[in-house]
Amino acid sequence: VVATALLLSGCQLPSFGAYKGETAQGHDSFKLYQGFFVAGICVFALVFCLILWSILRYRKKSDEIPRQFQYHTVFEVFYTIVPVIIVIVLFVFTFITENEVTNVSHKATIVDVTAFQWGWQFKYPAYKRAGTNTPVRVLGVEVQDPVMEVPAGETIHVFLRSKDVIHGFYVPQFNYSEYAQPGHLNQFDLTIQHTGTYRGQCTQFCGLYHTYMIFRVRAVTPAQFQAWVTAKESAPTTLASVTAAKQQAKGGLR
Ligand SMILES: [Cu+2]
Repeated sequence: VVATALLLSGCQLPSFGAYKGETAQGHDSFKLYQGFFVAGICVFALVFCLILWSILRYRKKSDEIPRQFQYHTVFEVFYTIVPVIIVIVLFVFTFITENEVTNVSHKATIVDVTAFQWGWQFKYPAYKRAGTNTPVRVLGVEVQDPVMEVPAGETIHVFLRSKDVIHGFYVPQFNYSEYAQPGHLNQFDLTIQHTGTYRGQCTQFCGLYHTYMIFRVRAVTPAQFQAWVTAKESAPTTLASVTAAKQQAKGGLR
């Protein structure tokens, strides 16, 4: 009852140490977390008060043996039904939130993300490089920290793959983590609410340079994204520069 009252009154609940979620999906998870936390506080407060009350009210006053009985029907019904109701409510909210978080839209901007030992590739299949059939892409190995450029306020659909071993795509501020698995395609949506740069990292220990599998997600305005994509489409081939940067990165790690 207290939890519902707090939520309905629209009062600003504290974050209880969690990220608020910079994506619409991440924010849904955050709200669920707040709900669970408030439910936990209520249960704790009730149990704590009952313990305190029984300690004070029924502490030893004399050597007389108190009234003995085996059960109390009202209480037993109460402490069976109430937890069941709590679990059902938490389950329903979890179910709703999970559906919102895992719901995918195929009309979104698509980014093909490939994790590999040790770096990331972000490909934009809808945008081809001038005069070719090759999609615009960003490739970064080890200390290069590649940037996934995306429009803010729009839904982005991510297809996540791995080239070799299991990696993890994780942006802490999005409250979301997903495996990149070899031979298996994972997909999810991100709707980043504000422009900004968000740090991401690989969350599966995937080998020697696992620690260097850092990337960034830069959310810009749709107009800025268009400008970025247009510049990328007409940019000259950078394979040589990528190879050079790779060698340089490896040299720097030694
Ligand atoms: Cu990895």
